Parts: sequence; structure tokens; C-alpha cells
Amino acid sequence: MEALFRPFVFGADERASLDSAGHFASPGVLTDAACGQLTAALARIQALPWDDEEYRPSRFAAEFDAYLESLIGHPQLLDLVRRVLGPEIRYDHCVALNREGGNPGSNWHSHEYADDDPALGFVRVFFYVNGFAADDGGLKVVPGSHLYRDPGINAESDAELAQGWMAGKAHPVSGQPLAIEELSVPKGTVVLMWTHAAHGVTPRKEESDTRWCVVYAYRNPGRESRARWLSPSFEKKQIKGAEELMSLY
Ligand SMILES: O=C(O)CCC(=O)C(=O)O
Ligand SMILES: [Fe+2]
Repeated sequence: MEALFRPFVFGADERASLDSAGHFASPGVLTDAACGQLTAALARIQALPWDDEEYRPSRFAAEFDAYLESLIGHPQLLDLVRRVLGPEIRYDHCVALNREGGNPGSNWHSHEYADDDPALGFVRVFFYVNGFAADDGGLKVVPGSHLYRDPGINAESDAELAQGWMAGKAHPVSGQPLAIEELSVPKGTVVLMWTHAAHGVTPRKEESDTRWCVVYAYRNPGRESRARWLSPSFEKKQIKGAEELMSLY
């Protein structure tokens, strides 16, 4: 199978950084060939009609594109995910996150999974194929916010988050006051994120090209998952390398 990642390190230090901050960026690790294939696949998704209310081509991206489907069971991706979640993992979703020039970005939010059980993890693996600048479709995070395991974080602006959910809160381990961090990443960057991390996205500038991005999400089995966008037939499909990963439990 064609390489997805260049050789890169994700060991104990990187894992500790992910667990402390809630996210971890590996700049430029996608191979040039993978970036080319991903851009083509995401452009195909972008060209599909999106007139249904469920946003199927974006939310069920892997069901609409054979290349995106093939990555669900890619050994390098699964190896990375298992370094985070341990051996017992399940596929959760694959969503195209393309943002064209003028895209409004995304409000601050967090996601759910086993909110009361830290033994069950859920991780998003974002492929930022052509990267982003902080002020141009850029991912924003609040290091340490994931440790609250709050699935209901929601704010329309940085100020609303700072004066609302963040107010008076500190990183539970370091004791440092929580703070907003704006990332900038080069092309080919992979970002891991624990599901309960507070995150938002800055608007894409009107004159900018499309930000090509896809996310692959995996979790430990054990609970229902709200973001599990997966049709029954796709769950039964034999996807190379992912045969044991498609079921809920
Ligand atoms: O578009 C992005 O960079 C982030 C999207 C997001 O919030 C998510 O997939 O959970
Ligand atoms: Fe999100």
C-alpha cells in the first residue's frame, strides 16, 4: 500500500503533549503523493451536489470516494491511532472539511463521547492537506479544555468563550489559566485532537483558495457515538484493513 505519512515520530513525548494540550500537530507529514490524491478526492467531494439536508457527501465522505474509503484501514493511520487509543479501536466517521474562500469558519464547540468515562477515548485525525494560516480558515484550540470532558462547549466568539466557559478555569494538571491558541500549519499537516477539546475555525478569506481538509475519527468501543455518520450498508462493507473496525461495539 502506498505510504500516507513520511517517517515521523509519535512516541511517549508526543503522546504526553497530546494528553496535556488536547491536540498535537505533526507538520508536513503527509507525503506529496498522498496530498495530491487527497486534493483530488476532496475536489471530487466538493463537486457533488449537496442539496440534501444531511450534507451526505461531506459527512459521509468516505462513502462517496474510493480513495477516502481506502484510508480508513491504512496501516500507518491505524498505527498512529492505536498509539493514542490502544489496540481496541473502531472507525467513527470521515468528514470532508473543505472551506472555500469566504467560508465563515466554525464557532467554538466540543464533542461528546463517554463523557463520564475517561477510559474510553475518541480522537479526530485531521489532514490539513494544504495547511492554513491562523487568520485564514485556521484551527483554534484551548489547551487543557479536553480534560473537563464537557461535550457542550459552545461560543460564537473568542470573547464569549473567554468570558463564559473559560472564565476562572485552569489547566487541571499545570494549574495555568486556560488560554486560546491559534494554530498555523504548513501543507501536509496532521492534527490529532481529543474529542472533548474546545475548538473553532477562523473564517477563510474571500480571496483565498479552498482549504482542503478531511478528518478521520476513531474511538474505543463501549458507548453510543453521536457523530457516527455511517450508513448500514457501509458498516457491512469489507474495507481492506478495517474489517474489524466498522461496528459500534
Ligand atoms: O474544519 C476544521 O478545521 C475543524 C472542523 C471540526 O470542528 C470537526 O471536524 O470537528
Ligand atoms: Fe469539531
